[in-house]
Amino acid sequence: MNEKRFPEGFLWGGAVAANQLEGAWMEDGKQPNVTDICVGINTAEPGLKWNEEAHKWEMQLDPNKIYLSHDGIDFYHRYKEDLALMAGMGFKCFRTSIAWGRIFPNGDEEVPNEAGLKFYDDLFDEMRRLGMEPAITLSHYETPLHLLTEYGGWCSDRMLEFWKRYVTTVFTRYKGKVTLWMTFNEVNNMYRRPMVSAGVLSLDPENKVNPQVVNEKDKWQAYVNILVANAWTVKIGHEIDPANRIGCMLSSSAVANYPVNCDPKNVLGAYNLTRTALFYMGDPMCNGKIPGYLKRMWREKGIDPVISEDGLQMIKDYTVDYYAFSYYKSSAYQYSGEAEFDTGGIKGVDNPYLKAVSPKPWSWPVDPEGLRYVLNVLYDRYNKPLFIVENGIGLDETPDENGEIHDDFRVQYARDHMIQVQEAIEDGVDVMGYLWWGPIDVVSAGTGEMKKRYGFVYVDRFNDGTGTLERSKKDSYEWMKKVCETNGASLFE
Ligand code: BGP
Repeated sequence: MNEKRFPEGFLWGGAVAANQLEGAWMEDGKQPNVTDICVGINTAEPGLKWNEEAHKWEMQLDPNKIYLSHDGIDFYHRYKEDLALMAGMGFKCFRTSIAWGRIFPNGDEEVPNEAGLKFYDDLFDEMRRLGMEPAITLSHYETPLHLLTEYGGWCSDRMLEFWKRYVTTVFTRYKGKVTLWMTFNEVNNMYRRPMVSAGVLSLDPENKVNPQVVNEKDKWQAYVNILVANAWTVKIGHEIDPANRIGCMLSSSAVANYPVNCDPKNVLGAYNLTRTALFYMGDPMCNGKIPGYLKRMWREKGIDPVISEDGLQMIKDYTVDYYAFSYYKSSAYQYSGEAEFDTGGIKGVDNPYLKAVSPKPWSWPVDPEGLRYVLNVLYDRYNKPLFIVENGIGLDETPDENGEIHDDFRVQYARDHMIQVQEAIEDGVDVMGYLWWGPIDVVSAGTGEMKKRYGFVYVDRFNDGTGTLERSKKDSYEWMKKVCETNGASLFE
């Protein structure tokens, strides 16, 4: 009999990020990080759309704007209640990040902030007490702002020293409590959002006006510096605790960037876009060398980032232990026309073969088989264990008259994707686990809003900053509980 199953010890759970839910943005010594100035909505303009247009990055805080991430969902003070809700679903694993700025508020101090260290001590203890393995991202769009304004962030060679001090501090402090680590969340998105994704800022007047525009030279210097830092993280992590497993974390929807037809221009164009959006980062982190297609692009643009022989050797010697990634949707590629992007990945043209699209205004195409495809391609390319650390769907939801939310669309999305994970496991892919993005409603990374909700748990907080912050379970909560408790068997009932 061919019984569908997931491996023993499969890590079911959910993922969040400090900057999107903790709040307490200036508490206990913390100083602003890059996202603290990024999420601004102008209340002075009624009717303003909650979209990328409204989600501006400015170097100064504007008193007329609401920065929802400053209070998040107040996880900093309510984490016990929230972790209990997660454990109530039978989660085996919970992913969050350490806000670098809680540990080194400006990033360049020599001595860490004890209050910040203590917060994560308590948080990780509580996770373990509840039976959830912590999976911890070292940097999830959370570079301390001071490092950008003072040094230009990762285009500066000073960053490696600050980063090494930070990771050495947290690896040492949380030894035995955390063994699953990820380096830089979705850092491959630096090709389109360098300031937030990679913590890099061009220090010239023009870019202070629009800090999202980072010049090409600075961007690629930051890229090589980050690759070296990634390698150092693996080395330091293993030296401090051989039980540590250090993964990269890359936004990987771009693997499923299908050519719209068999015109070779579309086939090669789609592949090249996947390379420049994703593989350019995964290839060196997993295979140990900077790929030739990237060097060609540098040659053609006259860019020559500085990297020492030692740096190249580090990249070669210290590749990651596993590949963690997000997958939200696929895209269809047509070579004519500029590619567009959002947090889910490449936007592309309509794919008539997909059966569903998420409700407006986000309208993300739903492609569960795309996840099986991504898993297979990544495994064939890197031969490393794969960890799905983000998959989910954002919906605009309001409780009904009984205070309930019937999120059937979310359940369908989750079930269909999980079934494809099991297919990939049957294909021979080594999958460590599946973490749902946003098991509790948090502030959106892409648009800075509360309205785009991913949770199994609803949080009463709204775009205008009002709300009681009360938590309640959506229908999907009980459904997910069954999945975790049966190790996925309930998906096939
Ligand atoms: C990923 C990020 C997350 C998360 C998610 C959903 O890119 O790693 O931080 O927010 O996307 O995106 P959004 O919040 O824009 O819908």
